[in-house]
Amino acid sequence: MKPEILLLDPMMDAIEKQLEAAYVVHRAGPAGVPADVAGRIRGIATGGGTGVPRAVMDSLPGLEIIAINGIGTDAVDLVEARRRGIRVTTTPGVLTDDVADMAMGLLLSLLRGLPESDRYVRAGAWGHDPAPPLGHRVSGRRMGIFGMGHVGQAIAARARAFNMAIAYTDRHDKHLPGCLFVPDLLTLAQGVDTLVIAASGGVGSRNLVNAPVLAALGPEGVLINIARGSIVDEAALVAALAAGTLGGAGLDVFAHEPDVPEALRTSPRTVLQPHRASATVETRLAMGQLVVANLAAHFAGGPLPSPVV
Ligand code: 8YV
Repeated sequence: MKPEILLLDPMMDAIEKQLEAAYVVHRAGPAGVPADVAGRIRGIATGGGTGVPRAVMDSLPGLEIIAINGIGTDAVDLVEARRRGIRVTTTPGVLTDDVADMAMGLLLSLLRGLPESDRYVRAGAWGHDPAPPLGHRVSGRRMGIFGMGHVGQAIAARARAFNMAIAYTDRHDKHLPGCLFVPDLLTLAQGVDTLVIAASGGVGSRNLVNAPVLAALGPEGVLINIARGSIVDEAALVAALAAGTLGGAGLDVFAHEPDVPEALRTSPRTVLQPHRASATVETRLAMGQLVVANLAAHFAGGPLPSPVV
């Protein structure tokens, strides 16, 4: 008999087909599953942003494994999972380049005004209306990276090709050649004009990018977030952009996805994406294969390819 699993976030068709071949797959939103099904669910496949709401975990007494289709574990209660003996896996490594590419894409889009100029050409305004305002140079900026894990380091490698000076903060000095370690976030923000968030979400980083950090970046400064919306005090961000005390923000993630504050949606100082940093065919396929491999190993009783619990 096929094990029964719950799919909380859609995956690529090719991946869902593999899951359907091996399991009875139930689909449910974060609200959970019908009670008659709940008792039979042994595994969950979910996204990094969606995770597993506590109420869903509580409703599944036979849950054995949570396979996250992403690297973020902040939306899964790992302590509770460990306590209940539930294994948790992620998809490390395969999305690093795409997420770093998105950080650079947001920075280029924001400073060079790519979305606005695209709209101008599409509207047939070229040759009729005044040209869009001049952008700002990307090369040679001073980039500060908050969170120097694999993604942070991949962003640094790209920034280096843009002749940027790179500084970073993290829990400890990683002794990375060409990257200046700064022990605290506020000091980092004071010394850069571009702050890129590549840190993990969760209680430890909640609202750390706050009003003083944003003020330190200044009117020419920009914030790029490809990590988690929870790391930014979103109200402070809205206020700083409205007042012009922060130059702009390129955001792939938000505090309460999919809700994006209207002030961010209508601001001329933002470029926004709907949590798409890992959303390429190549990467989502590789991520999905890791989800499939982790579930398969678990149900075969073998070692998990990429466990976190
Ligand atoms: C994905 C993510 O967009 O890796 C993560 O933690 O949030 C993203 O890569 C998401 O997991 C896909 O559902």
